[in-house]
Amino acid sequence: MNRVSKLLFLTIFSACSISSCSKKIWNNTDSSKSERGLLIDGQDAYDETAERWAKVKSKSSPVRGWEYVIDKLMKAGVDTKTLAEIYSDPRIPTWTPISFKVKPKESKQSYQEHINEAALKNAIIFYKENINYFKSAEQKFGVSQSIILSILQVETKCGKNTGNEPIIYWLSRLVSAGFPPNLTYNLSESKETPLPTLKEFEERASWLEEEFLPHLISTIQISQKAGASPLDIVGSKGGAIGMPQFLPGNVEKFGIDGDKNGSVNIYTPADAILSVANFLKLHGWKNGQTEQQKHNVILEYNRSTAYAETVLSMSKRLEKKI
Ligand SMILES: [Ca+2]
Repeated sequence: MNRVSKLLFLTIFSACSISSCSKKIWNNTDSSKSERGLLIDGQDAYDETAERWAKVKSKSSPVRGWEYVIDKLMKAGVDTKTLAEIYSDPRIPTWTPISFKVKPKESKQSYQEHINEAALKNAIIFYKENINYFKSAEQKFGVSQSIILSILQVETKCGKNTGNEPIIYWLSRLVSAGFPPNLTYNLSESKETPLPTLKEFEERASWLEEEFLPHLISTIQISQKAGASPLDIVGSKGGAIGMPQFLPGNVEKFGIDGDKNGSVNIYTPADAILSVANFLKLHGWKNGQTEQQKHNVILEYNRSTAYAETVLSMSKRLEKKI
């Protein structure tokens, strides 16, 4: 059996396994059963799956547990040859469960360390090297140069730290949240209180899938346009890439060919600067807005209040220096 036939076979095999596994978990909705009862049955299903993983890890399965994600991508029209190449590549580890929260709290991450003299100095050097692109971005999109510069500095130190993770792996993990064995894993391992129900885990997983599947598809499309392997597209574990740390779908939606060389490459200053300006404009940025309105636009870039405060505060410091 060649690789593609094997993949097709595995996908069919996987669809059957997923459906029988789903039935086992989903049919357990008798309201007289306690949540603990659900957990025990879920664990049984997970144990069965663990056994299956032992098999898929063997040479008989080149895609090592990624059938659920492959199925989603095939339905979205990605060809099997491409999928076989991606998920049989040893740079993508064997699938393992992904923990997720039904009600995630806002990250307590502080961005304060981004505001210091070294950061300001780095940003100013970058600004001077690319002053024409900053001016053109403000002129075209009505977005202040200092806010673009501030975002690029906070995101990646103006391109110095764009990340080395193969984002296709991390996005694939997010898209596998709703894989039934993954739901049972979360039901048995969750530390959330009160313990979410299976339905709540399922709804959150659907949200994650809807949110990240388009970015996974975009990763493949971007790589194909660039004539590269999707595994060569590297960024953060959150799936963000380039100087402005855009999710891949946002590169396609908001990317601008700032240096007019015929393609959008957000690892280059010109394209990154104009793309950030375009993103902010299309999310409602206007230079004359109130601080609160600006804050709300920045939240569209990153849903962290601490992030928005840091970026705006840094922008004010930079404004005086450029
Ligand atoms: Ca370009």
